[in-house]
Amino acid sequence: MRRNRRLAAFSASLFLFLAACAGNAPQDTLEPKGPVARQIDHLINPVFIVAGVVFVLVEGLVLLAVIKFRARPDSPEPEQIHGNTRLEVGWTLAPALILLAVAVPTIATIFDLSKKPENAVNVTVIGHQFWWEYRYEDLGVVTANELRMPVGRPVELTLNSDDVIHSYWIPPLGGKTDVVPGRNNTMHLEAETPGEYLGQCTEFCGASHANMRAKAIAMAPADFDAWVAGQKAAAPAPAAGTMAEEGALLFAQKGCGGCHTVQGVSEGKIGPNLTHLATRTTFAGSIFNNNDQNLRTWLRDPQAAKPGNKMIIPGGPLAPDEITKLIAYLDTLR
Ligand code: HEC
Ligand SMILES: [Cu+2]
Repeated sequence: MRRNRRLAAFSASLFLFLAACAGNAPQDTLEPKGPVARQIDHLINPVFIVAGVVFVLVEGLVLLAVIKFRARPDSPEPEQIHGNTRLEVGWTLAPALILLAVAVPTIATIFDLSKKPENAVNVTVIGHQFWWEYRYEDLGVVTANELRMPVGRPVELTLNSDDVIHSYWIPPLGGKTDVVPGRNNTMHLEAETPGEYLGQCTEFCGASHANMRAKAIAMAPADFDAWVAGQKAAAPAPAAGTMAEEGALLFAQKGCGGCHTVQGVSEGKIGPNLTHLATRTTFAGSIFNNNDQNLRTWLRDPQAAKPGNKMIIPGGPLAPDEITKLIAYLDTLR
C-alpha cells in the first residue's frame, strides 16, 4: 500500500518534470530563431555530449563500485591501500584535457558574439523595477516593454539598470546578459522571421520580478521603418468635446504626467513613456494584453494588478468614470 503510494507520487513528479519538455514552449532556449541564438546552440550541443559521456561514465563506475564491493555478511575486510600515482595523474590529466578541448570553441564563440556587427540597430535598454525601457537614441524613439526590431538585421543592446540588478533574456534570439546599475553591458540579437519572441527578467529583482517579462517583435524592414516614423511624431491631441479630451484633462489633474512622459504634454521619468501606448500590444512588463478591460484593471488598483510596482496614484483610487475617461484618452495615444 505504502509502496504503491510512493510509486504514484514518483510517477506524478516524473510526469510533471517531463511536461516541462513539452513542445511549443515559447521560451525554449534549444529552439533558436536567429543566428546569435543558433551560434550558442551550436556550442551547447557538443559540450552537452561531452558532459553527458563523462556523467554516464563516472556515475556508472560509482554504481558498479557500490554494488560490486558492497558489504556482505562475513565478507573479509577489504585490502587497505594508499595512493596510486598512475591513477592520480590520469584522473587529473584527463579532465584537464577535456576542459581544454571544451574551452577552444567556447572562447571562440564568446569573442565572436561580442564583436559589434555591421549595420546594427543600436538600442539602450534600461531595466526598471519591473519593466523595460527601450531608447533608440539614433532614431529618436523611446518606448517600453516591447523591443521592436527589423528582421535580418542585428540589434546591439546596451543594457543598464535604473535600480537593482536585472537580467535580460529572450531565449529564441540570444543569450542572457545581466543588467547592472552603473555599468553598460552589451549583447546582440537577431531574428530571422517576423514574429513575437518572449523572454523575461532572469535575476530576482523584487516583489514583481516574475511579472517583469520581455518581448521582442521582429518586423519586415519596411514595417520597422514605418513604426519608427510613427513613434517619432507626437500623438495627436484628442478632439475637442470628446471623452478623450476630458481624459487628457484628468491625466494632468491626477498627476499622471509627474511620472509618465507624453511627448508634448508631460515629462515624467518614473514610469513608461506613454506617447504611443496604444501602439503597444502589451503593458506593465508585458503581463497584460493592451485592451480597455486590462487598462481598467490596472488603473483601478495598480498595486493589486502588479504587487510592489512603483505606480502610486497621488490622490488615491480613481472613480470608475474617471477611469473610463482616462482610458478614452490613453486609446488616442497612437
Ligand atoms: C508615482 C509614479 C506614477 C504615477 C503618478 C502614475 N504612474 Fe502609471 N506607471 C508608473 C510605473 C512605474 C509604471 C510601470 C509599472 C510596472 O510595469 O512595473 C506605470 C505604468 C503605467 C501604465 C502601463 C504602461 C506600460 O507601457 O507598461 C499605464 C497605462 C499607466 N501607468 C497610466 C497611468 C495613469 C493614467 C496615471 C494617472 C492616473 C498614472 N499612470 C500615474 C508610475 C506612475
Ligand atoms: Cu527582475
